[in-house]
Amino acid sequence: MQSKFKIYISVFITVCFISSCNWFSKKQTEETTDAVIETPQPKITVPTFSSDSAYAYIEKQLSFGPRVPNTKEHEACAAWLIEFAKKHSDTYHVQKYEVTAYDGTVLKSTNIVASLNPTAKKRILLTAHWDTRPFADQDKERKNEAILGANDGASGVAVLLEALRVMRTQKLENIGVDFLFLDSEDYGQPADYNGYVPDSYCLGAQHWSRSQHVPDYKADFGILLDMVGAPGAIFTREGTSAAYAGWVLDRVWNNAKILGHGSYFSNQATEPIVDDHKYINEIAKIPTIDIIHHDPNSASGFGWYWHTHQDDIKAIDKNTLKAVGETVVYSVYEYDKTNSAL
Ligand code: AHN
Ligand code: ZN
Repeated sequence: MQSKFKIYISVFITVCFISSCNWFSKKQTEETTDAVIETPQPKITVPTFSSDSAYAYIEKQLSFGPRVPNTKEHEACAAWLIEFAKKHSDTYHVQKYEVTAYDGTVLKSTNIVASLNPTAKKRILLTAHWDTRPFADQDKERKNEAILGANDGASGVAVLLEALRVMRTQKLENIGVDFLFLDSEDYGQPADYNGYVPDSYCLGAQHWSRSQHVPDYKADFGILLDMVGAPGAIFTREGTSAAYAGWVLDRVWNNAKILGHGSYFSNQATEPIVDDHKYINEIAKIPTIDIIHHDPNSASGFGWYWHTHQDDIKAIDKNTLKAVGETVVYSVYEYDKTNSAL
């Protein structure tokens, strides 16, 4: 009776052992298969970009009202940006200048530069425009009223401010970064204007590209952020970026993929556009890309809110800010690491 029981026990143990071996080896096989299809995990430690913080920086900019050159709202926003630059950078520059708009209006303008590691020879330029459009020429109503520019203006600035804030907390070893906040970008001729005025947009970028904040300024590459906050935004390989800085697109788009933000960054090639990066590429000769929302369903290629009164806080999604912010921050540290042997 007892020996029969012993047999039962030993059979039971054997079955358990075999099945657990089987289970174990099966799990191992699964893990091996998983590893092949998994996207590579980021290998670089970077400071945490907060999309809540970036969102709050958009709200702060909107609280001034539209930021149109020659208005008190514009001046108040400049003062806030200068304070921010002073507080969060190693050095900062305020470039005041005047430019003449398509209609002859003289625009009192301010470009602001916040720098990290100002003495480093190898540098990255990060830029966005902070002014907003004086009219809503793509809207059906209130065409002559200035727009709030939550996405067209505030979003790029907010992502850069947050990037600056967090990057100051983790020292870059080999490179420096310049955050350039450009003015008078969006005073370009309205859609229904009679006649074509060349180069009527991006006046601040044209000015900076001809006379930079420091003599002999050089950067290895630049990234322009324009309309980087819309829900479900797609950023394509825009033509001007591809023509002058294809290798920068490759790097940044690949980093986005590594971080799991590939759904926002499409490999589709789209028409070249005139934006601040055109002048930075052509005049300043810094290879610069534009991360800009492309909408394939609109005639302009720009989003539904573009140059309308719909460009308010509802045109902003924190997830998009996060995807762009993390990609930019990672791209800077990734470049810093690549240059460690130099
Ligand atoms: C034009 O509108 C012609 N180019 C895009 C520059 C721009 C305006 N980006 C934002 N607003
Ligand atoms: Zn615009």
